[in-house]
Amino acid sequence: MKLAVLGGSFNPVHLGHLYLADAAISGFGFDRVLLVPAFRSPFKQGAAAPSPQDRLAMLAASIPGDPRLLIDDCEIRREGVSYTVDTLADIYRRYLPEGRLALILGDDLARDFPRWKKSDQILSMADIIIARRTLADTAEYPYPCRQMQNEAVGISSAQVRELIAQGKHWRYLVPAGARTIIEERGLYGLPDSGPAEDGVPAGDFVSGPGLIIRMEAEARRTLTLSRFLHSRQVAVMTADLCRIFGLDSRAGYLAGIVHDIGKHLGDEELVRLAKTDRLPISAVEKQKPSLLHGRAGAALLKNQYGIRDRDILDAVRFHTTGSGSMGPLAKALYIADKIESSREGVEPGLRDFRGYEGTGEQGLDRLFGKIFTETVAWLRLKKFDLYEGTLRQLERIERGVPR
Ligand code: DGI
Ligand code: FE
Ligand code: FE
Repeated sequence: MKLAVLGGSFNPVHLGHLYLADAAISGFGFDRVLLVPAFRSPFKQGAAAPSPQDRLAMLAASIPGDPRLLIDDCEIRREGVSYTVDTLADIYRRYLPEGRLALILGDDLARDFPRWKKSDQILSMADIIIARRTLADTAEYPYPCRQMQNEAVGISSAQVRELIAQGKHWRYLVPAGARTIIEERGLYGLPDSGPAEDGVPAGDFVSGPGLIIRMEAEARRTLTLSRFLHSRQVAVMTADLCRIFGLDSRAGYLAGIVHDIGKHLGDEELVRLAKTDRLPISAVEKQKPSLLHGRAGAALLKNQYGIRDRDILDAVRFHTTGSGSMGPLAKALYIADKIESSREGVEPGLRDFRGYEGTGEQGLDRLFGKIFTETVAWLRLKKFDLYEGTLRQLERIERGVPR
């Protein structure tokens, strides 16, 4: 994967940001742009601002169904002043990009770049790409960089904030999802209009009726923000794995975005929903009902959301524990859930999929076996009682039975 990083305050995200990310992908052939909201920018301080969670939420709501754009919240989790030099090192460690990372800078920041913390080190780590943000003529910069031939979209976050505060027109300068959050939460001094009507996914009428878009909105509405961000990382990685192993990557994205949809249900509800699949509740499940969030999630998807695709339902059903009978999509989802790029404590080499391209089902089984045995080893270390289906799957792997 060729990766570019686009940092900023995203306060709020506006169409210019997303336009730049998109232009970078088509202009320079990146596979992906990581959007990295700063916790606190070294240069922008003060001003009563929305919380980092608000800024993340606006971003999360703005890019449904687009697996080329990733949100990485490492700077917010790190807290303190956000320095790009630290972020780049962290991204190398967790994403293992192909070749060098690129760092996209707006031309409004480019002149200041030499003042950034350890800018020399940044230059040694990443290729700088300067994008037009202002309408000024292209300038010369005293460091190696390439210039992007994009149209300047003359929108800035400061301008959006000002328009909102002044009660002027601002709504269509930002993506629909961000607009809904600004309105619901009354950000930037907008009068608070309360939550959206229950059951109506925010922004859905703008985004259209696509199943992925609708389910992504539903996941965003029902999950906590951090659980949603995890789900999105899982969606993107499952889609990647599907592509690598010759499966339907849209099914992979969908399975990933909904896989934890049962995560926040209470124990009673988990048991009630899980029972609708008519299988017994095993001893280990009875003892630890949270293990049922896959089964319960699959029941919700079927009964409440009308999803009938057996592979997707099974993948969600088995994503926590595995089972003795997993199809390829279930394996891909299981893998992604355990090692997605924001999960901490994953040995980086496990995320290296080079060498698996085009290896088909055999390759998938090899990777799945590796991740599954690692996970079981961890569960044993934690002295968890192993779920019965987990043991069946383990036995299959150990005996070399592919499925
Ligand atoms: O839902 P996520 O947090 O993304 O991940 P997950 O669905 O894999 O759930 C992880 C939890 O499930 C973690 O707390 C360990 C637990 N777990 C998974 N398999 C087993 C298990 N716990 C027990 N006791 N036995 C299992 O076989
Ligand atoms: Fe889960
Ligand atoms: Fe998960």
